[in-house]
Amino acid sequence: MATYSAVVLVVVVAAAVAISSTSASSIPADLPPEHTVFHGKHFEGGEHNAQFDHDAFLGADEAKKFDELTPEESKRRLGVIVDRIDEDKDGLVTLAELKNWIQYTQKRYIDEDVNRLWRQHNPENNKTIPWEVYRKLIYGFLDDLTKEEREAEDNGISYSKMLARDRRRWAVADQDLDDSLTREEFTAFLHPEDHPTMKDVVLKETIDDLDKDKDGKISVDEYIGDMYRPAELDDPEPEWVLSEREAFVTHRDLDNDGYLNEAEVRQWIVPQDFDHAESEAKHLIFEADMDHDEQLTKAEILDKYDVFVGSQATDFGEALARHDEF
Ligand SMILES: *[C@@H]1O[C@H](CO)[C@@H](O)[C@H](O)[C@H]1NC(C)=O
Ligand SMILES: [Ca+2]
Ligand SMILES: [Ca+2]
Ligand SMILES: [Ca+2]
Ligand SMILES: [Ca+2]
Repeated sequence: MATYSAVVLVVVVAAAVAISSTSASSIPADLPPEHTVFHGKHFEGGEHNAQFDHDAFLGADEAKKFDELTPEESKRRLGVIVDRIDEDKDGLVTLAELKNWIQYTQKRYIDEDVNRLWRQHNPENNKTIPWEVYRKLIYGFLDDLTKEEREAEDNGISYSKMLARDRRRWAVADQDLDDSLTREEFTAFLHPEDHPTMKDVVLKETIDDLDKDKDGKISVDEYIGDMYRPAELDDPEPEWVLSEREAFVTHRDLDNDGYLNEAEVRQWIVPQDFDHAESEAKHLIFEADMDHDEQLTKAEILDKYDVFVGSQATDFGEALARHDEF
């Protein structure tokens, strides 16, 4: 577990993505903005986050669909998927085959997401979307708000901050500087995680989120505050929080000045040689490989179907309960 939290997997999904999925007019002004710049952590608070694996293995949209299936049906479909993953049809899923599948899944998810939003923002399929068109569509409702309403903060984030953040990210994605985004530039804007040119702006967004007192650096409390908040102010901190504090000192704060600067945050969230798909494939094999030959048979995968696709037993119960309401 220590190794995994050392390479915290950071999936930065910008506010832009969440908002642009809804049309501006459907955002009620009296609700706090859905601020989803989150650090999707594989291990959060020392707990394994199963949803993270399901999203990596199926893509977020598919994973949601699987959550609605009975265990029998999700096993059946998983069997079909396993046959596809096993490219050379030798009955064994290798690390390389699983890694290819995860990359394919990820790419499919991004393509579908960009297609959907491109159509929604640009129904005539023009070559580009101008900033002003995007701004009106997503943030047009701000024009009717008072200054106070625009600045009102929820968890340190206001509508005007979200707008400023989108504007900055837009400018970086706009390679040819015409203030309009081509489909390719729009992809970098929506899914910066795969684009080397977007790394710095994503890093800035992450630091903005963590740096609550706005002194430009991350204190140990800001670092911990992102993962853990005590229910009561004087609750003793659990063991894993104490070891995260130690990790801050020994692994994160490389120059030992008590804070993380930009370079240190970069080293933490975007390690130079980190291969997301490979790391996830290794993890899935580790979870299911009963005979330790570092390959998976279909039986091994189906046996651990909950690791790959299954909703947790309790979640499934809740899904059933929701259906019963109708
Ligand atoms: C697409 O181009 C047409 C014609 O120039 C224009 O009227 C329309 O607003 C454009 N749509 C977008 C989303 O930019
Ligand atoms: Ca194979
Ligand atoms: Ca452009
Ligand atoms: Ca700070
Ligand atoms: Ca430091």
